[in-house]
Amino acid sequence: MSDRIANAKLRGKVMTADEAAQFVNHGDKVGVSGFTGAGYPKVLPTAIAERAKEAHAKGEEYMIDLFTGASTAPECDGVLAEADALRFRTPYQSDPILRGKINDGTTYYADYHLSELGMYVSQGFFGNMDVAIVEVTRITEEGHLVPSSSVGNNVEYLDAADKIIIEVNEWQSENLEGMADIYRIEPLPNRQPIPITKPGDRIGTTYIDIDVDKVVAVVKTNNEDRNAPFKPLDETSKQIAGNFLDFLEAEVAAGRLAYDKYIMQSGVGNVPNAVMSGLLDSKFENIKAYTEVIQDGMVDLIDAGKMTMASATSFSLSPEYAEKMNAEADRYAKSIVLRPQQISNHPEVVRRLGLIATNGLIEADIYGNVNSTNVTGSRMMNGVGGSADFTRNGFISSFITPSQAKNGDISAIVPFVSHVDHTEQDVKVIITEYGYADLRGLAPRQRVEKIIAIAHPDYRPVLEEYYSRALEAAKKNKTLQTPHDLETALSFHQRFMTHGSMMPQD
Ligand code: 0RQ
Repeated sequence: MSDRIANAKLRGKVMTADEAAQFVNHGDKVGVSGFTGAGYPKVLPTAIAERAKEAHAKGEEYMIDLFTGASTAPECDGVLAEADALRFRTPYQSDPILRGKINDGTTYYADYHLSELGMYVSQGFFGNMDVAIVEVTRITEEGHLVPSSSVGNNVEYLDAADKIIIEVNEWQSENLEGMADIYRIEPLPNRQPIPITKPGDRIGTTYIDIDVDKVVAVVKTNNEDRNAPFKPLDETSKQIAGNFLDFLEAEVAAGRLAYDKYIMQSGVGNVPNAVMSGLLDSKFENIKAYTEVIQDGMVDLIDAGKMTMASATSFSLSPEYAEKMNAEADRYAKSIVLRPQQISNHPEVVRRLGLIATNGLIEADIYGNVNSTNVTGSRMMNGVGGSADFTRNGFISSFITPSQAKNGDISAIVPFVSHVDHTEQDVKVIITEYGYADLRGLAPRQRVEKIIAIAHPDYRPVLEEYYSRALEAAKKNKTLQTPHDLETALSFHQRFMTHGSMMPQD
């Protein structure tokens, strides 16, 4: 372990997690590493949660505002939420306990685009950042930090914070060194173009340079990243993957894509991961990814020689694949670049590269608006994450989803989304197990038939009935641009809230 802390001054700061947690006070703004279950601090959050519990037992206040890259894991979001230690949380989460605290009002949650939060922090939109807690693989002799399995917003938090706590995690492979490409965007008004023209371009350093004097504690850990395994592929996911491939094939046939020119962005979740397994047996070669997370399916594509380069900010691997990545990090480093999330998701680069964005959704409406976050308009699921960074700026932006959820009680296609994350202007293609709806070049009324055609057959008549009613009302009122019957536009959701199913009750 002493090799992993090569800087003499920082070796002198080694202490226990409990000792280090004393630097984190009630009301602090704390920026931590971590992105989709990778590279989050493993022991400080538990020590902070213990402080919170002790304070609460004495009737004292103790809550922090927690900033991350994206979602973390039970040992970070889970323990802090469980201890009622989170007053404010941003920009993305997927933890069941924290989700409960957000939805019961204990924790304020600001759901931000992942490309933007680091910039907001640097610009002081949130005021002063008190502490940064960042997991690293190694500290170099110069005191530079070698990132572990995610980069996220580490640079911005380390730069902004008054105090720095470093967790050096021996579980993370030292061979991850070299994967990171650290590049700082200059503050306004000195911004320059980001010099990335290909997904694999390296434009920065493999380490993060910090102000060593700000480091108050170094804590040694040896804990694995804890990602949930993906769900096994079911028939529906395979059909969605097949339809996604049909869509790509149609793009090739139309001359808008070539078999060796596909640049992918793929969202988190079971369905996007399933799509990648479909690509294994496809005609596509030399696939590149400019995305935010490397999932199991991408590792398979790299192993099969189908994917030649993947740029991201983090891994989001099942436990089995995380072990594999750790064991063979030096081999994978040739085809993987991990960037700060401002860069991995940057609109400028995304637009330049011309990628095909593919993300999951909660629901889409008959005109193509998409809700990715709020079930029945109010209950937070995870967050918008990076999906809008890519959807707004991608060459083609697609959404993939099973046509229904919760055993058919919920239709993914509804008359009117109960919350909007991606507007009709941004959503180009929607894909379910029943096919794909290509919405490009179509006005709202022209999209309706295509979207209803990929809804679950049980819900198609109910959607058609709604559309007829909306058209009647719109003809009377001369509101035919986007016809709606406001009385019943949210009737699917109301039925679900009242009866537990979006299906009409006889
Ligand atoms: O819940 O497992 O309890 O049954 O949502 O749904 O179908 O397994 O799909 O894993 O791809 O997730 C939108 C949540 C889809 C995800 C969402 C329930 C469903 C199931 C998961 P159960 P599936 P996925 C960049 C991209 C926003 C962020 C994003 C997401 C669970 O894709 O969070 O795109 N996207 N980031 O039953 C109630 C509905 C539902 C529903 C699905 N209409 N109502 N529950 N579910 N639809 C990456 C990052 O930003 C890090």
